[in-house]
Formats: sequence, structure tokens, C-alpha cells
Amino acid sequence: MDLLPLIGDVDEFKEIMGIINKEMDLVSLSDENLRRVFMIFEIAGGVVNGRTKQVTEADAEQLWCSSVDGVVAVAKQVIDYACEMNFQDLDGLLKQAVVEILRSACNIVSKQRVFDSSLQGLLEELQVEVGSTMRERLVGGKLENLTKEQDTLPLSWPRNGRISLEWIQLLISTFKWSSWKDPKEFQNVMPVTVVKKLISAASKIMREERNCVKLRVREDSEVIVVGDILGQFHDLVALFEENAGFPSDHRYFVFNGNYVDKGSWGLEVLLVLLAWKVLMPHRVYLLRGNHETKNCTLAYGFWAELCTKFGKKDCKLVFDKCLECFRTLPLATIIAQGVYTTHGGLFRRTCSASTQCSTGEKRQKLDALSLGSLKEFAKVNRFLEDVPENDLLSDVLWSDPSSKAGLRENTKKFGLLWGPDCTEEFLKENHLKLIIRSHEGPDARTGADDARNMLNGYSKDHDTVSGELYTLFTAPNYPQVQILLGCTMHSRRFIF
Ligand SMILES: [Mn+2]
Repeated sequence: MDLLPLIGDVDEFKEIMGIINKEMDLVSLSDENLRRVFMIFEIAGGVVNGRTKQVTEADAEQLWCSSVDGVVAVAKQVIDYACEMNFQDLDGLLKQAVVEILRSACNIVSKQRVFDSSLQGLLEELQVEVGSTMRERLVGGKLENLTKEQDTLPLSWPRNGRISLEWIQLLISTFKWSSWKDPKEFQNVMPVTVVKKLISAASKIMREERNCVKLRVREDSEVIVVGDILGQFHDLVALFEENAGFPSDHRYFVFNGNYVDKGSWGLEVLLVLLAWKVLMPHRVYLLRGNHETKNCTLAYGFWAELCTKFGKKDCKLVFDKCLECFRTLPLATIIAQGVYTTHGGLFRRTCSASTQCSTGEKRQKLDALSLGSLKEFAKVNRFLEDVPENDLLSDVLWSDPSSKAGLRENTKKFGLLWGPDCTEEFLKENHLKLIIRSHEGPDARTGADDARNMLNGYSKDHDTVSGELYTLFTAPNYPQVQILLGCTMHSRRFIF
């Protein structure tokens, strides 16, 4: 009833919104007054948009959270950029301007009381580059105390329970910072409770996905397919920030598995990818690699990484949570009806109960291996901690292409070797043009001829009548104990 006269004054409310938007310096307000301003802004917005629903405390809370998170994320970006600046190139006036901007950014970050210990490093850099007089101005008393206090402040789960782009940026910048510190400090910036919530949120989404996810890609979009990362967190960040860009409405990502083990930052890689999955479930797809299993993670570094980062008390808990997540990862994608991606490769036909082979077929299976169908693949139970030997599931995660025709057991414990004839059969049968698999890095192709040595991050392994087969391996300079020149970041872009 009171809304009618209010609606008559739309221009006035527009003016109020304009004042809040453009003229108010919100940084200096107390939290309580800031909340009041957001409440006024929300009411004014409701009137301007002809809204008749009553404004609730939850509306104001939501607006408050998203606005503050957004502003803080921008401020942290400013600090990040400043850390990379070369101050020697700036004249006196510009140096002063940078310091002023940084002071505002630091104030904003301190308002939200989020963790940012990079402030201390920044102040030290400014002391050298700008001069101690300027530093005294910047520190201005309480800021120095603040950086000390914030050394112990951990990353928190978004207050409204929803992951935002800004939260992912904060996650990445926090991990970037902590990756230079003692790994034992990790739990001080990323609490177990937040790890558990993030893994649960992503697992819930992936559990519902099919074994082979079909991507219907918008025409004006690109799809970035990414191979093995194996704990090389900084290369994942370089892929997002310097190479491919972040996921967006027009940019899909398909990750072909092997996020953890070998490198030192498997958990960081996994958590950032899971955060993207939660934020953009229909743009980011995470497939399972052979390292996303209990056997591999116990043997190849991920378990040891978690023990170092969380200590005896919590590492088992985090490990079990990760295994729970690995079980949910889907196994393959078909992109735009033409491109098949998976971690290892093609798979055998099995006579499981669900596919109901006849007695004759069971005998045939014993006699000779034959290629499995996508129909059979769709029915397999993928929700296992480890994959059984001589099974479709282990083939998908472990198989390798061979230049020799036919299908045969791999020399590894798991998986198959398949020839160009099998690639042709699979492509033709399923009306596909391309297979992109990962799994083999430069170490697996040592001594291979130029075309298959993986030193460029990918190789074309089969070229048949119906299409092609590529191996794609994204972790550069791998394995790190060997010197392999010429390896740089690789992802293949396919424009549809
Ligand atoms: Mn692999």
C-alpha cells in the first residue's frame, strides 16, 4: 500500500542510486552503515524497477555479500598487478599515484578481513623501489599491524554459499602466494572445512553426469581441451591467465584427467578446477585420469602431498574426501557430435551382466579382444575407488595407441594397445571425426621418432579415412627431473 506513492517518485530513487553508485566513498563507512546503504540501494532499485515484493533481510545480505566480495576481488587484483610492476620506470608523480591506489586497495581488503599476506612483500618492495619516506606514508600506523594479523586469517567459504568468479580469483591468488611458502602453512590459508565443502559441491554435480558427457556447443564458442597437469599448479594458472583465458559463456574447457600426483600442487590444481566446475557446470568438464585412483595417489605423490600439507590429524580425512570426488568424475566427452576425448583411450568389449553376452560371445571374448561400443561404455559402473585389471574401465584410463594394427594387451599392468584400424572402426561406428586422448608424456615416448616424441605437447598418432587421433599432454617440462628443452604450455583449440 505504501509502495504506490513511492513508485510515483522513481526519478528521486534513481537519483539516490546514482549518489550511492558514483559519489559515496564507501571505504570509510563502518560495516553497520555499509549494510544500511546497501539496504537503501536495494529499496531504491526495487522502486525503479517497479518491484512490489517486500525487501527482506536476505535480499540485503545477498547484495551485501556479492558487492563486498566483488570490490575486494578488484582490490586484490590491483595489489597483484602492483607486485609485478617495475617501479624504476615510473616518475615521481606516478610513483606517488601508485602508492595512493595501493593504499586504497589495502584499505578495501582490510575492510573484509580477508587473508592477504602478499601485502607484507609488497610493502618491502615499495620500500626499495619508492623509498622509505613513501613507505612510512603508506604504512600509516595500523596497516603494518594488519598484515601481521592477517598472516593467520584463512580463506573462508562464500558467506552466501555460492561460489563467484571473484571467489575463484581469490582462491587462485591465495594458492599462488602459499605455493611459495612452507607447505605446512597450507592448512592455515585453506581450512579443511572449506576443502570439504568445495569437494562436496563439485562431486554432487559430477555424480549426476553420464560416463560419456555430450557437449552441445554454442556456435560462437571455442572449446579448450587440456591434457595431463599432474600437480603443476603454476602452469594451470598460466593456461588461464596467459594462454586460453578463463571459462566463460563462449569458452568451454574439457580437462582430460590427471590433475594430481608427480607435481607438488595437486590439491591446488584439483580445488581450482572443482571451483570452476561448481561455478560453470555446463562450461567446465573434468574427466577422470588414471592418477585419480587410490592406488596411484598412494604411490605417486598425492598422498604424501596431503600428509605434508595437513599433517597426521587431517590428511586421511582430506584424502578420503578426494577419493570420494575421483569416483564421481566422468570418463569421456563427445564435443559437438564430432570429437571424442578421454584420458587413456579405446576399450575392450566386455561381457558383463549389464551387456548380457551370449555363451558364444563369452567364449569369443576369451579367444580374442574386440573393441567395445559406446552403448556398453554408457552402462559401466564408474563409481569405483580403483579400476579392475582387464576391464573396460581400466582400458579407458590406461590404454595407448600403437602404430601396429589390432587390439592387444598393453605391456603395462592395465589397458590395451590399439592400432589405426581400431581408431578407424571407432570413428566410423560412432560418426566421429577426431579422438583427443592424453596419458602419455614425453617420458613415455622416449626414443620415439620426431612426430610422436611429445616434445611439442601433442602428437598426431593416427590418421585414418574417417578422422584423426591425437595425444595431448599439457604439463610442460615433464618429468621435471629430466631436462627436456622445447616443452611449453599446450592446449589445442578447436573452433566450432
Ligand atoms: Mn595418465
